[in-house]
Amino acid sequence: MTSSQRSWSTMAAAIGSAICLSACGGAASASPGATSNAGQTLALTGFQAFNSHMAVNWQSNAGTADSHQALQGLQFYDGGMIIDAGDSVTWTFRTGEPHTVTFLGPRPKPPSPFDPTNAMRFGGSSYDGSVYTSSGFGFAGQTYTLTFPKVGRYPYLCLLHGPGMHGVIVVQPAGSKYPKTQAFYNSDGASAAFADLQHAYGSLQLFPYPIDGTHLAAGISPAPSGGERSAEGTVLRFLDSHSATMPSTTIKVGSTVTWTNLSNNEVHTVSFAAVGHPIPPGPPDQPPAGGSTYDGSAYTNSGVMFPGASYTLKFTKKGTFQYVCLFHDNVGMLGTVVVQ
Ligand SMILES: [Cu+2]
Repeated sequence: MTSSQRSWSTMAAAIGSAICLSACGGAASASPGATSNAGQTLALTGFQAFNSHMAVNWQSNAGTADSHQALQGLQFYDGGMIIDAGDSVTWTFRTGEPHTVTFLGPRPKPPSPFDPTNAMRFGGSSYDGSVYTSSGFGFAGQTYTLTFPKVGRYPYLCLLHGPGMHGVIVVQPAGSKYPKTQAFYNSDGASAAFADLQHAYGSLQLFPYPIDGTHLAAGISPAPSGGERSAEGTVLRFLDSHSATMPSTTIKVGSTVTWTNLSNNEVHTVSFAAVGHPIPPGPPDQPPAGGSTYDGSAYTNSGVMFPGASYTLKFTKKGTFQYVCLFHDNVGMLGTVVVQ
């Protein structure tokens, strides 16, 4: 696998299309074994010796999305787990949008979201706070499991969506009574996932420009783009209205179209291939390409559009031109400009 974000997108498309996703987040994930183990252990409170012999595998979730992948929740959905030393946690990645489960260990801060090493796995199968440990990019249906041998409080984050997307695993001494069951974490996670998808859906109503006009949104989120980065939800679509359907914008030759990133928690691009050619692979930070005009002859890219950023392109030839977000084309973030 190359370091190109584009090849990850392609891989995600292959994985994402094979797997049915749902908005139910946590509830769908628990393996029967984990639930019954946790339940059993709780039922045996007082039999501490027995408990200490039984390592429990707990289930968490990274991200959530609706079945179209348009609405995304950018959190770990488990309600905050308290486990015993020797137990393990398995995260299931739920979305075509990749996430990571990353424990920084001795590192004071995470690498940049565009660091190509973010895609890679680091560390072993257990975490005790001493070594940088990361799942690498996880896509829908993949899982990542870590065992926690040592008592402590272990915060973690997603390298692509942190610091908003973060969680914590609290590890008690082996044999301690569990304060919550897997069923609680499932239910809390599912409620939070549902709420985030509802907030993302609600944010469609915030689309501020004339409907079907030439000023589009490149993504939108419940909180405004000027505010603090939020984890609560986001829409991975180009929008020309209050709907998440793929926009088609019809203009006259010589006119311009403008896109603004109205999310506060995602980066996007507006990227046109040369007609008849694929978009060339590039580094993870997708540098700008082409100029401020497009006639179908050359790859033209906005570069990374951070929250609040705008991009305007003038169209100088007739034609029907498709464009994509290089980070989210695999989840259907596409649009068309028809130049007449
Ligand atoms: Cu995007």
